[in-house]
Amino acid sequence: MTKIRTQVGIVGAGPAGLVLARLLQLEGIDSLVLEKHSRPYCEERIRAGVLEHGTVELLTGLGVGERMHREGLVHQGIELRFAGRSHRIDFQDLTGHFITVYGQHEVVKDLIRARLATGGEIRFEVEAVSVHDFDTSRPRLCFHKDGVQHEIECDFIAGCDGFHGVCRPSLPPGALTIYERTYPFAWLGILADAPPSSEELIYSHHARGFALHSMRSPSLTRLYLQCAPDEDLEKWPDARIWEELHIRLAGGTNWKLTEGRILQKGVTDMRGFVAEPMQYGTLFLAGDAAHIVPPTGAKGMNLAVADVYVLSRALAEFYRSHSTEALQRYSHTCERRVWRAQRFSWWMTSMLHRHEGNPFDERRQLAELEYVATSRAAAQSLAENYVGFPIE
Ligand code: RFL
Ligand code: PHB
Repeated sequence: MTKIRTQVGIVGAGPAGLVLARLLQLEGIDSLVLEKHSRPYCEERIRAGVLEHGTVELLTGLGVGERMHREGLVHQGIELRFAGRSHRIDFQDLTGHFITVYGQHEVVKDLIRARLATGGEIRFEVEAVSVHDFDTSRPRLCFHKDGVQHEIECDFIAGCDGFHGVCRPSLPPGALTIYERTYPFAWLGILADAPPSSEELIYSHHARGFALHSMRSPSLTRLYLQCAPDEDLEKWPDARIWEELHIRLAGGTNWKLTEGRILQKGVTDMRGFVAEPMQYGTLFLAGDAAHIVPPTGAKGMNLAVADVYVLSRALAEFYRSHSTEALQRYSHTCERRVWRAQRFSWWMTSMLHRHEGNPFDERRQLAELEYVATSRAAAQSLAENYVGFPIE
């Protein structure tokens, strides 16, 4: 067995773990990142695409924004489609801010490259990660790599290992309060080798279900269809997906959906989930390890980044002054933002998806969309939540 010593042991090389490692590095705090998947897997996993302006500023400040500024697509607004019509929500006019469309896997690539180039460590393809003694000031992380057992002794553990990670389930029973809501639908998502059919994202409410037009680059379109949580992809040959997208995204003047070869297909379930508090002793949870939002508000990755920013400030204060005050406030500080995003994501999801059942609710839903499309106050509320609040 080998023994390693670091200040902060980070589990997970997703946006949360990698941004945290970078923030700590710039504070002169030593950390080690453990990741169960390979580097190519982490760099190619297609997930989120929308960066809030605060996330863009943070990544720029971390010195990893160069390619994002070059290749990311700046969007000044989004389109809402319903009842065959299109309405633009103008972020720039309503908030003075904008969003950037740049794939999460590109952010991950930039962060991995920056970390390795500056001598930081990421151990990929580690097995059987386990966390120990986090009720003391000397927590430990254990893992296997190439048949050898390793142990890391640290001051703190950051559980950045996503919703299905090991950190959250390692807490003693009763330590966490779990709040959860599952939604009775999912998203069938595709990545298509086709130029986007619109310059902006289109969120469409349709009697056959919600659809979203997004993108990854000037030549790659990302599209989603509301489907059943147990949807069988076998029943969705490419032609059926395109046919359904044409129907659900119809509307707007002279708008036409451009088709292309489908490069990836997948079903994503939708849930709201919060585990509180996001700390137990010297173990801190961040990002999807602590909370999940339905993707309709495009908040998941942005929340992960905001969490680790707060955590890095608190750890920096600890190493500067030995004060644990900010560390103790960590969970509370993050929870305010998490619940605000949870509310917004729930509201966008409820407003845009098709719900089985009561015709009363269908009419109420249309009235809500009409309100957002015609009232500056309502549109501004959507816009300020979508572009994101400043990171505390
Ligand atoms: P991640 O990205 O899941 O990273 C966790 C990492 O931990 C590793 N891991 C382990 N490593 C070692 N040992 C273990 N036992 C481990 N268990 C897990 C994993 O391999 C992984 O590398 O969590 P993180 O860093 O908290 O980041 C969260 C975001 O990934 C997530 O919130 C977003 O992708 C959500 N999301 C969106 N967020 C946005 O901000 N804007 C969007 O537009 C947006 N769209 C989306 C989304 C998520 C989607 N899916 C697929 C769920 C669209 C979709 C379809
Ligand atoms: C995406 O591009 O993957 C995307 C965009 C907006 C969302 C969710 C996902 O709300």
